Amino acid sequence: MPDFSLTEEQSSLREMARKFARSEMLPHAAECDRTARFPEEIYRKAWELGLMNLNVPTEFGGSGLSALDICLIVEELAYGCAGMTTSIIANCLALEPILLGGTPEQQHRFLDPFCASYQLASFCLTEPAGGSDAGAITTRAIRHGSGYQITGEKCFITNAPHASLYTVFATVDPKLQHRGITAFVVPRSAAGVQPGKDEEKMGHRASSTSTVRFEEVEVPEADRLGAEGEGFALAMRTLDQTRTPIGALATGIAQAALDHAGSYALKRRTFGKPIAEHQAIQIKLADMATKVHASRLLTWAAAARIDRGEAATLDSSIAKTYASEAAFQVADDAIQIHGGYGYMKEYPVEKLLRDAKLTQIYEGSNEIQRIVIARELLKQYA
Ligand code: COS
Repeated sequence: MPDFSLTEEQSSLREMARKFARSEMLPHAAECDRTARFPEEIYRKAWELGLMNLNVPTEFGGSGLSALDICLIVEELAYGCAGMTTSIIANCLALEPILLGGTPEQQHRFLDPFCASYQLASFCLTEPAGGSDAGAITTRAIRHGSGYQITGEKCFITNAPHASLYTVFATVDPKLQHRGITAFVVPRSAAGVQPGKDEEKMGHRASSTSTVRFEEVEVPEADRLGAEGEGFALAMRTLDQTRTPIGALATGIAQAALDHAGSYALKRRTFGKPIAEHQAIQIKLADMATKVHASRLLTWAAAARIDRGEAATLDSSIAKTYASEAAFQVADDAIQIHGGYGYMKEYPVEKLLRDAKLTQIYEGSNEIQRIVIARELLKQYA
């Protein structure tokens, strides 16, 4: 078991994120949720504090944080608002393929501007028909002149209407299946790039999600990441890194739900005493706290594995799956403890349930995570 005593630096990072979440995000969370407002002023402040390009090394001007540092920050941000957190950390996902697959020249060319000024990037993998089957994407990259022409449509793309750059996965030959998938960096300014309109979502309403259409978009060979056919593995390696922070994001939602439920249970009285004195409520609170604790530990264990440079496919998927399901259950119990009030929008817990739901779906649905977990597990018995 890794040693999880936090260094002084980690404790102050966590404190800084906590302060930002509670003073800048939380006060606007209900309003942004109600109106589906994309609070760009908050995202700009997050960028100014170094809370946006967390995984980008300092040599490019990023925060250069470890996976554990990132999880500490993401949990705190999600306590403030999960939707805002999704938009804040979307750059980590979108820029990770450049970190993993870009040449030093590409890394400087694409990453430096993100650290010099506030900008958003989007990770464009999912397609309307393919969904979870990432190997079946149909967006085409056809050789054209000295580069490629990209045509196709992506969906459920976080921050797409606001992004200045997209990492795009397209196939150079659909017959090759996943072995034809190739990664490219495409600027928003390229002719033929058309982000769609914001989707109306159940939760994470402070973040923005849309389709992106690529219509014969010219991309120079210099903007291809890695070789042709290396895109699928690059996408998978990216998700190995970014699923762990989703575990942290879910833990932040669960901790918020537990805190609301605990303090409500002490204040609310029925049958002549605070409901916290009824065993039925105590049992719920105990189970909720256990799930929050386990989520945090699983997430930190996966992060520690990444930080040791070890393969983290199994641990990331376990952490993401467990923590996202725990967050949903804990938010559900928090509503139950609030009774009828919990079902009302006036109280904050129903938002937490809606926000928790997405963590079971995005960055690979939990059904996909179970495929990954089972495959990794069975390798150990082969
Ligand atoms: N790291 C590196 N390489 C990996 C990998 C990983 N984590 N996972 C798979 N690969 C490689 C495999 O080794 C295999 O390589 P070869 O070409 O040498 O055989 C190749 O990728 C294909 O792998 P696999 O056979 O496992 O592919 P499948 O089509 O069966 O699909 C899943 C794999 C289901 C895991 C994949 O499609 C997936 O993750 N889907 C979900 C996508 C997702 O998360 N979407 C959300 C988008 S971001 S919001």
